[in-house]
Amino acid sequence: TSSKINVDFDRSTGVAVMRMQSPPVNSMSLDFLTEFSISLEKLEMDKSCRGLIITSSLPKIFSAGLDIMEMYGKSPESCGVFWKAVQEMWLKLYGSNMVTIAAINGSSPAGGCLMSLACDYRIMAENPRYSIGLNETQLGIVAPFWFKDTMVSTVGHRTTEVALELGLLYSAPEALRVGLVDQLVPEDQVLQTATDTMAKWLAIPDHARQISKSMMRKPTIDKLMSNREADIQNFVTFITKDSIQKSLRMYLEMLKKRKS
Ligand code: CO8
Repeated sequence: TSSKINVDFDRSTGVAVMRMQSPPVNSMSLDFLTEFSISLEKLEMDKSCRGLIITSSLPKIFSAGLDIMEMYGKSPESCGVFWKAVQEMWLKLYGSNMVTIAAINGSSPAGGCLMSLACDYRIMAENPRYSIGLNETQLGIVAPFWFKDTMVSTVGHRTTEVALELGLLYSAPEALRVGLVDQLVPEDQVLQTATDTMAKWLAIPDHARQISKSMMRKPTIDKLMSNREADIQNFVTFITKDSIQKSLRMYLEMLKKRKS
């Protein structure tokens, strides 16, 4: 199987660039998530790696989020394995000791938004056609508490409440306005801006920054860590319901129709 994640680590700067390269839309399948977590773990263990920039090698799309086909027509066992891999991705990224910057060079719905929110800083291409948000309810599914907590930590309670209920996808300018992303730049400057921003973050002594990050994020991480199995059970019970499978089928059909 070809690699879905390309990692480019520059030892002279201590910064790695991770490019998602899983056409057509960087959807997060079990294979994708497994490779992502292994790549992240490797960088995390390498003491010379202090910063990570995550971006997409595909035009127009950062990531379409979780691979819907991993949740549609699958056995409870497969769904459970898949969900554990989703948890793992978030736990590793949200809890990373590295400085993590999302260079969002395209649309980033649902799981793509979660991945971005798990980083320390978000830079998005200013193209108003690109959107980002937790749109789960539009698929008839529900973002779990740790997606919600990550969003609340970023944009606050009220904005999250409206966004989650309506499954809002924000255009890049709207995303900046509500604080879902930190900065908009022209498309061809996203990676350079991420690199410049990284240098500023890396000027802070690692230990002080890491302890501060952990102080902010540990309660949210602990909440999932102590409820991991129940969260998997919750997901499996929910996603395998006939009514939910029907919603997913309708959403997939809508995606196809929209295309033609
Ligand atoms: N999973 C699987 N396949 C996908 C996904 C996806 N998330 N997104 C797109 N595809 C497929 C399309 O169906 C299409 O397939 P095909 O070529 O066979 O027809 C192909 O990828 C290309 O897609 P498009 O033609 O739509 O490409 P565009 O460039 O026009 O648009 C978009 C790209 C904007 C990314 C668009 O595809 C889109 O909006 N996709 C759906 C995104 C989405 O809603 N994702 C939500 C996934 S759910 C999630 O991440 C969190 C779930 C939390 C679980 C809650 C617990 C209950």
